[in-house]
Amino acid sequence: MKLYTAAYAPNPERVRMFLCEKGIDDIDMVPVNIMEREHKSAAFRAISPFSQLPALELDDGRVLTESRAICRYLESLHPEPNLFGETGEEAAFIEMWDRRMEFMLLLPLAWWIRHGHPAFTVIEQQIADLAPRGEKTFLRVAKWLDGELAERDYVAGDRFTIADITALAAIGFARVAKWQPDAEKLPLLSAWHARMKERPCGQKP
Ligand SMILES: N[C@@H](CCC(=O)N[C@@H](CS)C(=O)NCC(=O)O)C(=O)O
Repeated sequence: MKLYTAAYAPNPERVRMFLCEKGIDDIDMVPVNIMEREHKSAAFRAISPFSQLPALELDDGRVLTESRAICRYLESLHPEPNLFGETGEEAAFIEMWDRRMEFMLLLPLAWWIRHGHPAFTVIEQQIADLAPRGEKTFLRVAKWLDGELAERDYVAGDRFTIADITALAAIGFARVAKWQPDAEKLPLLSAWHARMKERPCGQKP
């Protein structure tokens, strides 16, 4: 299998962390440079129709895009450690939290960065209003998540799951906006972040 991936981009980063947590090291990694628009080439569009990363090419030539689908497929090949839920009930709660992290934390952050940071004009037709709107939502959800972490040590429950990976990928990307959880204003999120970064897969290589 071949994984088309991109350094520093949050969705490829989700899959990188997932592979690392699973100890999977037999996939060929193919770097694609987003800021040099390599993903916009006709050759890459033939692999990933929306020119997005990551994309996993299976040995039979079929391609999976969508980070969550890629991770779910890899979990079916490598069930341990379980990151998507052992029972139907646990899987449903983990999915709820993972989608919250993707749509309520990572997506607004992406608006903030992609529509506000000058470097992103190479890949985004920027709409100025979206940057402050994304920033406001991201900050509000980060505050809410800080409160949620009073109930448990991990995003979706009492163990590390795909939802922590998605949240960690978002907070890693937030460095581009010069934002990291402040230990005084967001003590629980900041402590969770410090714990995640201590994991072998929590630090970028
Ligand atoms: N829902 C997709 C989103 C993929 C995505 O947005 N990837 C970004 C990198 S984080 C990308 O390829 N962006 C290229 C572009 O927007 O031109 C997934 O989960 O894989």
